[in-house]
Amino acid sequence: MEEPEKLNRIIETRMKLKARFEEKMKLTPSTADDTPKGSGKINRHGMPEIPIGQTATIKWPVLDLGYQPNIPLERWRLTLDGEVENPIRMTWKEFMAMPQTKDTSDFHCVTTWSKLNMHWKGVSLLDLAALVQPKETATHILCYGYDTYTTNLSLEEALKPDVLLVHAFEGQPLAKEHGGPVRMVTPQLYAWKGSKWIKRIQFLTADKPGFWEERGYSNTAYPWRNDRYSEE
Ligand SMILES: Nc1nc2c(c(=O)[nH]1)N[C@H]1C(S)=C(S)[C@@H](COP(=O)(O)O)O[C@H]1N2
Ligand SMILES: [Mo]
Repeated sequence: MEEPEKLNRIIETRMKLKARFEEKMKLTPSTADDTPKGSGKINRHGMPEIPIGQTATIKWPVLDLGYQPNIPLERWRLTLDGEVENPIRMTWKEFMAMPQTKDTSDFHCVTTWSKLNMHWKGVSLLDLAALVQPKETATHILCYGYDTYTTNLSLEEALKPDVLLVHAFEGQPLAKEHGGPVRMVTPQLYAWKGSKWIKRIQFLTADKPGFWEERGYSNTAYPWRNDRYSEE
């Protein structure tokens, strides 16, 4: 497909996706919660800056499964598939040719540290979804990392404008220990919902728990309600 044609399709489908998920997005905890629990000044989403049970850190700790995959850019691929009209396997060049988004957001790890005001650059999941066009039946995604990690999200969370696949942090290429070349960030949910070394995003017709969700962590992962563990 020609580039201008591709961009038009992204813009058009992005508007349709926004309209389709608008009502559901309003009902997500991070939008609907009128008494969020936390401390500090109010953040960019109208939430207290430090969610309940969190402490702000300057350092950026590293959390992984004990293995940090090394993915040279020429071998890097990103697959978007499953319940979509146009599945794709992108090269690095194709990924970098997507519309680029810069955002400042916060990072809340369930192990109680929060790192505030992180400056990211990358591609929004909304734009990637607009490119592959989720079918009407698509409701969730499962994200896969090159290290075998998985994590799941509902589309009303995943398509929020600050959910990005980032390749740069503070103006520098994202370091390997933090998930470079490309990781996902989910600023309104605990950070385990953002896969480092992201490799594949599968669109699904039903929810499917990922690595930590299968091991007792909350499926919804909403920081301002201390929503760390699943009820069962
Ligand atoms: N692929 C992959 N993604 C992952 C993880 C992981 O082990 N593998 N850990 C998660 C957890 S628990 C957190 S808090 C953040 C940590 O990101 P950081 O190491 O850059 O701080 O990545 C999340 N994404
Ligand atoms: Mo975490």
